[in-house]
Amino acid sequence: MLKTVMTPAPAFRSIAFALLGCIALAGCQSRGPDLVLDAPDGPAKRMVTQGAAKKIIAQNLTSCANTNPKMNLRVAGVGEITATDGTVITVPANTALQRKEGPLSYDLYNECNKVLPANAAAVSTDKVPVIEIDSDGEVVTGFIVADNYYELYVNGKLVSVDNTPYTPFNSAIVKFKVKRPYTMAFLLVDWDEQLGLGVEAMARLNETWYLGDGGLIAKFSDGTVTDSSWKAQTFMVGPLDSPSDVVEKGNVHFYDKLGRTYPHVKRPVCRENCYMVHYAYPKNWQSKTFNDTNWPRAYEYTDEEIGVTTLTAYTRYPEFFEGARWIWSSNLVYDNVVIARKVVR
Ligand SMILES: [Ca+2]
Ligand SMILES: [Ca+2]
Ligand SMILES: [Ca+2]
Repeated sequence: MLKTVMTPAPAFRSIAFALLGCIALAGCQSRGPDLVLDAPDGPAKRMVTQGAAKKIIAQNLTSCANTNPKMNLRVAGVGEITATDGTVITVPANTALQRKEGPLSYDLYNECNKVLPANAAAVSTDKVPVIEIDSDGEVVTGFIVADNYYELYVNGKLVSVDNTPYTPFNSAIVKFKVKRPYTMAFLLVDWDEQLGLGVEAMARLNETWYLGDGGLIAKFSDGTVTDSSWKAQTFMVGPLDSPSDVVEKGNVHFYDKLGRTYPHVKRPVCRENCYMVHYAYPKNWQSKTFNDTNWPRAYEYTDEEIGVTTLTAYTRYPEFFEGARWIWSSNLVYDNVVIARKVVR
């Protein structure tokens, strides 16, 4: 059915799809013209890399004013690696932070900047800059924690770039002015040290080949929370003993055998020869018109699965995250780059 609406010219295609959407949802009134979507994208192009990337940025992407050695400070570098099809891929991701685009996040909690409010009552949101999407919109305030890096777009406009891409773990406040319906899109990165291999050094466990994991939790003043009503797609999977460990069925990527969370994951034995499966980002993934209909839903995770039961940036402010769920794609450990999207109606 979708194939038949993908052939005509783009304008007609959008209208045809909107009509199909009306029939499917039996609720055309709520789908105003600004919600007319592009036809769903087909499966993304798959690319495979092997081994470590070449570092293109070796120093930390962010500066940390606090030099307390007890702080969990790790260097967020950037690498480049050539896939078997010749595509040069930036790892762990090509971020707005390294391109120096967009407003840096406003700290809720940040050890580097020594912003450490004792509790929610000690936090003021008065000075958080309001990013304007719609001049006649309402101001929405949000609280965000990401393991490890996020950039947030609202209707395609970049509104907040995580100022601490790796560690120490930080949290942020964002404000934007927008009219409903609007679309939020997060690019999320589980950062690592062994760029291209998706593994990190875990001093606490005396391990240098630790498979890191991800996670995002956010709550907004208009009632929007992260949960399984969001869509979440993965764009970098690994490290893998074999690229054939990952199988695609349309837009869904399968590798359940590897385990989805700690401590259930199966660890690869490939070390520096590990493979990574990458997928090309769809054009306009940040935008309001990008159609994520065929993307998988986000998976919800517990504090224990994410490993944040003692994470101060989060646990100090339960009021700010009440009712929100930690989300990621289906695999918390192997999926290192994830895009999460939500249409707020
Ligand atoms: Ca961060
Ligand atoms: Ca991580
Ligand atoms: Ca990982």
